Amino acid sequence: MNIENDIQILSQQTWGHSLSECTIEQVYRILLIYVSEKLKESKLIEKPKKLYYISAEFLIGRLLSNNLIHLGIDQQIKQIIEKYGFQMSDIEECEGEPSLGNGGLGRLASCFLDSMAALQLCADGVGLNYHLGLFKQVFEDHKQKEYPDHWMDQKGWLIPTEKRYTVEYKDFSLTSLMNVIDIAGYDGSKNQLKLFDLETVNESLVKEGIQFDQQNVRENLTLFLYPNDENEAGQKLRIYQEYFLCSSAAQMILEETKEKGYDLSCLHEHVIIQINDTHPSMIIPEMIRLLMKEGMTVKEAVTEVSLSCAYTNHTILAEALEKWPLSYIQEIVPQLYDIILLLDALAHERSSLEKVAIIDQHHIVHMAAMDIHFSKSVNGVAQIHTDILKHTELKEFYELYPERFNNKTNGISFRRWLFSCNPSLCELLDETIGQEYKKDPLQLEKLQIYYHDESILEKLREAKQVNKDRLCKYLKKYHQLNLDSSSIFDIQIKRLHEYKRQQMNLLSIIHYYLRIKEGEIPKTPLTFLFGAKAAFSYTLAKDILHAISVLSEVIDKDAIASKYLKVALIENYNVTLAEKLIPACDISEQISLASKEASGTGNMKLMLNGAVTLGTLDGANVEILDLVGKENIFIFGKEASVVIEHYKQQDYDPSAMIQSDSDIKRLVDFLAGEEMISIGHETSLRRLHQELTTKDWFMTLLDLKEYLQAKDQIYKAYEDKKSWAQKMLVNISKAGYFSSDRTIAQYNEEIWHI
Ligand code: 26V
Repeated sequence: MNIENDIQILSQQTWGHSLSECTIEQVYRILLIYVSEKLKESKLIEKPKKLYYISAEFLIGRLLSNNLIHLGIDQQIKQIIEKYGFQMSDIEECEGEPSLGNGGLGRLASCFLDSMAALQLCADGVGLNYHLGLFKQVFEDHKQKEYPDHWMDQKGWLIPTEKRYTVEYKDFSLTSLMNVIDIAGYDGSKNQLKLFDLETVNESLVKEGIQFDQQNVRENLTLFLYPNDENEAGQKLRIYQEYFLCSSAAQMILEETKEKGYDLSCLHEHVIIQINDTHPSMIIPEMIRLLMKEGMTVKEAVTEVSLSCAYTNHTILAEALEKWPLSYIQEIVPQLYDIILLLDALAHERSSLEKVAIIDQHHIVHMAAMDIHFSKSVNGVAQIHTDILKHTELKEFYELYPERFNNKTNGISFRRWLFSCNPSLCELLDETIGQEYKKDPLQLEKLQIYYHDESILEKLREAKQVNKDRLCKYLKKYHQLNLDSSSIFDIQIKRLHEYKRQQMNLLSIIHYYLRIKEGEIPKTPLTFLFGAKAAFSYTLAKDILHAISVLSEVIDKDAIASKYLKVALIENYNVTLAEKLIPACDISEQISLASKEASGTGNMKLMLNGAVTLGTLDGANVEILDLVGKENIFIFGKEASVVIEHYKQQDYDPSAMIQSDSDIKRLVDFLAGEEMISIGHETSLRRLHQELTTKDWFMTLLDLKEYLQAKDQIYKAYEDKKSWAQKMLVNISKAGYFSSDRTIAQYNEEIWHI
C-alpha cells in the first residue's frame, strides 16, 4: 500500500494539481475522501448476536483524527502531510463537528461506539439526524443567543442510504430515511451509526434564532435536537420525535434480524437493545406491537422484548425523568395506547404500589417505570448513582427486581481523550513507560515508578505548559481572548445547570476579586475558564451565564485585579473545544451538589490529562478519590446522604445562611450590586440574586464556605511545584480504570453477551 501515491492521485483527480499546490482546505477534503473510501471498503463486524445502542443523542465530535488512529495510518499520514509542508493540526481545523447532543449523555454514547468497534463487538448506534443540531451559542451583550447550527452544509462523514421506513401517526404517516456514519474498528472492520431523518424536512421553517413552527410536524421533525418542551406543542413534538426514532429503529432491527435468517421467536438470542435514558423508551411497546403483527401472541412478544431490552438511567433529577400525559400518547400514537395500557396492567399484577405504576392516578405515563418493568437490566452510571437508585430513587423497583439492578461506571475513549488530543503527554508516556498503555490503559500505573524522579516530574510540567501555550494561541486566534499561560488554569466545562453549581464557582471568583482589592494578592495569577451552554428556555441558567460574562468584564476593567485574575467564558463549548481545553487544565472543577451528578465524564478526561480535581463526593468523583487517594484530590462539601435528608426534611434555608454569615452575604449581594449592574442587565442580576437568597434549590450556599477553604488549599498546593507534579502523575497513572473499553467489556460480560 503506497498511501502517498494514492493521495497524490486523489489530489490530481479532485483538484487537478498535486498535493504541494493544495490549500489546507483542499488537503482536508482529500483526506476525507481517502479515509471515507477506506471505511467503505471495511467489512461490517458480524456475529450471531447484535447490540443496538439506541439514543436520542450522539455527540460525535470531529472524526478525521479518530478514524486515522483506528485505521492505524495516523503516523504515516502525518509524515506525508508534513513532507508537503502542512501541519496536521491546521488540517484538523477545517473539520466542523456534527452537533447531535447536549452533553455527557451524548458524548458517552459516542465513546461507547468507539469502544465497541475497537473491541470488535457487533454493535450499531441508532439515533436521529438533526439538521440544525442543538444550537450555536453566541454571546451578545453578555447574553446567550441561539442560532441554528448548519453542520450539514459542510461535506462530512454522513452517508445517505436507500433505506426507507414508514412511521405512522394518528392521521398521517411520515417517511424516515436512514443515513449512516461508519465507525472504524481495528483491522479493517467497522460498525455503523444509523441516523434516521425525515424525508420532508424543511429548514426554511426556522425564523428568528431557533424559533420555528412547532405545529408543522411533517416538516419540522428532525430540525433540532430537543426542541423547547416547556409548552404543550413542544412536548408533543418530543413525542413525535421519539416515536419517529423508535419506530424506525424497531422496523430496521426486525428487518435485519429476518434478513440474517433468524427466527423472531428467539429474538433475544440475536438482538440486544440498550436504551440510553428514557428518550427511546417507546421502542418497548413498538417492538411488542410489531412482533404481534408478525404473529406472536402478546405474552410471547412481551417476553421476547423484555429479554432483549436493557435500560440505562443517567439522572435522578425529577424534572429530567420523562412523563407524558396518556392523552398525548393516545392523540399522537394511538397504536401504542392499548399496548401501554396492557403493560401497565401487567406491571400492576406484579405490584400494586403506586410508586411502581406505569400510568399514575393522574393518567401520566412514567417512561422509566415502563423501562424497568420490561427490561432485563437496569443500570446506573457510577457506583454512588447506582446506590442512590437502589436505595432511594428507585427503591420500590429494586425491591421488586433486585437481580436486574447493576452498576456500570462510565468511561471515556482514550483514543480521543488522550492519544489524539494530547500528543505532548503521549510522547512523554511513550518514552517513559513504553507504548503498552495504548492497548491496555491500566499500564499507565507504571508511571508510579517515577513518582520521585525529578526529571520526569519536570517533563510532566513541561508537557502541561506546551498544552497551555497551545490553548492560548488557539483562543487568541479563534476567540480573540488573551490569556496568560503562566497563570493557574482553573476550568469548569459542562452544560449549565444549577445542580452543577457554576454559580458557586462564580461566587468564589467574586471572593478572590474582593480579596485582591483589599490587598491580598494571589501568588500565581488565576485564570478561570468556563464553557457551558444553557437550555433555550432555562432562564436561571441563562442568568448565571450572564453573570459570569458580566463579572469577566468587571474584572477586566479593574486595572489592579486584572493583573491577577481573569475570567473567560468560551463561546459555543463543544467537543472540539474540549479537546483543546482539557489537556491545558490545572484544576478540574467538579462541584455538583452531592447526589445530583450521576457520574460525570469530564472529570475522567481531565484527570487523565493531568488535572487535579476540586470536587464534591458525587458521581465518579467518589471513584476518582478511591483510586488516587486523598492527597491527590481536593474534596469538600456535604455528602449525598446529608443532601438527601435536607430535601426530605425540606429544611434548607438560604436566607438563614446569609443572615448568619456576613462573608456569604457580601458575595451574594455583589451579584446585584453597583459594579455588576453598571455593566450587566439589572433584571437578570436581580433575578439570580433573588433566587439564591430565597430559594437556592440546589443548595449553592450550603457548601460555599468549605469550597472557599478548599480553593485556598488547592492554590497553595499548586505553589509546591514538585508535589503538584506528583499529584498530576498519580492522577494520570490511575486513570486507566476510566477507559470506556473497560466499561463496554463489563456491559458485554454482564448484560449483552455478544
Ligand atoms: C436533562 C434535562 C432535560 C429537561 C430539563 C432538565 C434536564 C436536566 C438534566 C438532564 C440530563 C439528562 C441525562 C444526562 O445527560 N445525564 C448525564 O449523563 C452522563 C452520562 O452518563 C453523566 O455523566 C452525567 O452525570 C449525567 O448528568
